[in-house]
Order: sequence, then C-alpha cells, then structure tokens
Amino acid sequence: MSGGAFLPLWPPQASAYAAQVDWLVIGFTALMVLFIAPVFVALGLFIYRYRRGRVADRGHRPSSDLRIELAWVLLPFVGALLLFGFSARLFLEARQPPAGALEIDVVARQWMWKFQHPGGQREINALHVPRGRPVRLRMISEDVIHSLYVPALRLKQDVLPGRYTELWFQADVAGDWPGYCAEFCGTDHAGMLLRLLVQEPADYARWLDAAGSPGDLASQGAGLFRQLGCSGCHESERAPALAGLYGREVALADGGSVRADDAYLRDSLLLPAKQVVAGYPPIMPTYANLLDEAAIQRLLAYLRSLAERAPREARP
Ligand code: HEC
Ligand SMILES: [Cu+2]
Repeated sequence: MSGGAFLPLWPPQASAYAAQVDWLVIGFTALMVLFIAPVFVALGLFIYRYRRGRVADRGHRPSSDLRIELAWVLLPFVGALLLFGFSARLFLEARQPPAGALEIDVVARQWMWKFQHPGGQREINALHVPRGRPVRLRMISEDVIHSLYVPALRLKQDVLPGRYTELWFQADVAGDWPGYCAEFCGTDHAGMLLRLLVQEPADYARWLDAAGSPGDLASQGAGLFRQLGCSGCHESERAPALAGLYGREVALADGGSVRADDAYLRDSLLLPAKQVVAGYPPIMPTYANLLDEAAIQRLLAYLRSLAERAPREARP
C-alpha cells in the first residue's frame, strides 16, 4: 500500500483495512447509482415523450416482461449479497485482534486522551505506534462517554466509564494522522484531539528509549499489590491465589461461573461483593475510592502477568 490519496480529494488511508472500507463504500454507492439512475433516466424520457398534447403512440402498451422483472429482482439481490459478505468480513476482522498485538492502555477523560505503552511510557493526546504491527487498545473513560476516532484508519470505538472497550488496527503507512473524540462530551469536546504517529519500527524503538523506561506496567502493579495490602490476604489462606487466574473459569459462591477477563478483575477490585469466589468468605474490601483508572490498569497488568508466569496452576 502506498501513502496518500488513491483518488484526488479522497481522505487519506493509513491502512490496508481503510482501503477496503473505502471499496465497500464505493461498491454500495455504485450499486445504488446503477439501479436508481435508469429509473430517473426512463422517467425523464417518458415525461418528455408522452407529455400532454404530444402526438405519440399510446396504444400497444406491453403489460409485462419476465426478463426485465427477473433482472431487477435478481441483480440487486446478488449485488447486495456480495456487499453483505464483504462488509461482514470487515466487521468481523475489526473485532478479532490477532495474537501478539502490541497492547496499549487508553484512558479518556474530559478532555484528553492518555496512552500507556507496555513498558510504562505514557503520553497525552498523541500515540506513537510502529508501522506494520497490530496494535490493540484497551480503553476506558474516567468520566463520560467518549469515542476514539481516527479517520485515516476508518475506525471508531466508544470509550465508556466503568467498562473496557477494545479497538485494534494495523497502520501500514507511516505518518501523522489526526484523531478526534467522536462523542459529544462537554464544553471542550471539539478540542479533544489526538495524533496517531505511525513510525518505522526502528524509529518507534528509539522513541520508546527516549521516553524512558519507568518500569513496565506489570511490575508497577506488583508494587501496588503490596502497598495496598492485597498481598496480605492473597498470599495467605484467607483469599484465593491469583496466579493463573486470568482467562480461566472461576466457580462462584452462588453456583454460577464466570471467565476471569478484564471486566471480572475490574469488578473484583471495585465491587468485590458482586461475584464472590466459591469457598471464600466475602471479606475483600472495595477499592473503588482508592484507585484511579491508571492504578487499576497497573494492577490488572500485574494480574495478567501472573497468568503468563503460572498458566493453569491448580487452585485449592
Ligand atoms: C481482606 C482480605 C483481602 C484483601 C486486602 C484483598 N482481597 Fe481480593 N479477595 C479476597 C477474598 C476473600 C476473595 C474471594 C472472595 C470474593 O470473591 O470476594 C478475593 C477475591 C479477589 C479476586 C477474584 C479472585 C478469583 O479467584 O476469582 C481478585 C482478582 C482480587 N481479590 C484481587 C485483589 C486485589 C488486586 C487486592 C488489592 C487491591 C485485593 N484483592 C485485596 C480477600 C482480599
Ligand atoms: Cu470526548
């Protein structure tokens, strides 16, 4: 894929995915024009030809023609079906991040975007990513609903308070692409901008170095785990061990079960009484007033890293 516009005046595309989205839009537009234009052309012709007072043969009107009727039923049907298949493929692709994507945490708030790289590097209203590598954004809001929108990627995703949403993309064209908040979120909504800076992998590595290494998120989370007293319970018999938890099914005290994903871990910290693990008393205090989104991100990064270190460890 080359950079820039593929039609004059066409909005630039930063990824192969964006080019496909454009083909979808062009395909739909072409299909509509193909079937609406003949109707209006025929309408105009007949209005002119059979206008009042005009001498024209008004007898011998054909009452039906099977070929025409089949054509106007089948052709749009097949065309719409093909476009449906194409758009369903794009839709599914946008919702299935490939394994091994670069994971970046995003916190939106009135009125700024905060990004945090796996190595702990943070930036505000700008996001550096390497070209040609899948990037997965794990997003949450500290206040109202926002929406992350980068037109050059043809991707947009709401960012909600209290719930993680995801967006993944692979930028194929290096450049400085503008992004916006696409959900009205208050006075300075229109100023809630961001820049997606797509760099060659070597430049991205240099940028990471220059941004320093404040310690990766997981080890910052490990520090919090001690400071906040989590380890006092979770490294004793009083509470379940957390190694190997992430991604597994958890049996609950009410007989149900739940998969330990990001939403579950988050709820365990903020609403511990909501889902109580089978075999343990509901003694875990809520941390809702102690933790901001950045601290929650670090704790979750730590809990996820425990799963990588000790996958599928048997639980008592
Ligand atoms: C007073 C002891 C105590 C403290 C302090 C505590 N927890 Fe817990 N935690 C528990 C108990 C008991 C459970 C199991 C019962 C339940 O689900 O409420 C639990 C459940 C959990 C779960 C769900 C575990 C599973 O197996 O599904 C997570 C995750 C968790 N805690 C994380 C933390 C983190 C992170 C902290 C620190 C911010 C913390 N806990 C502090 C006692 C504690
Ligand atoms: Cu916003």
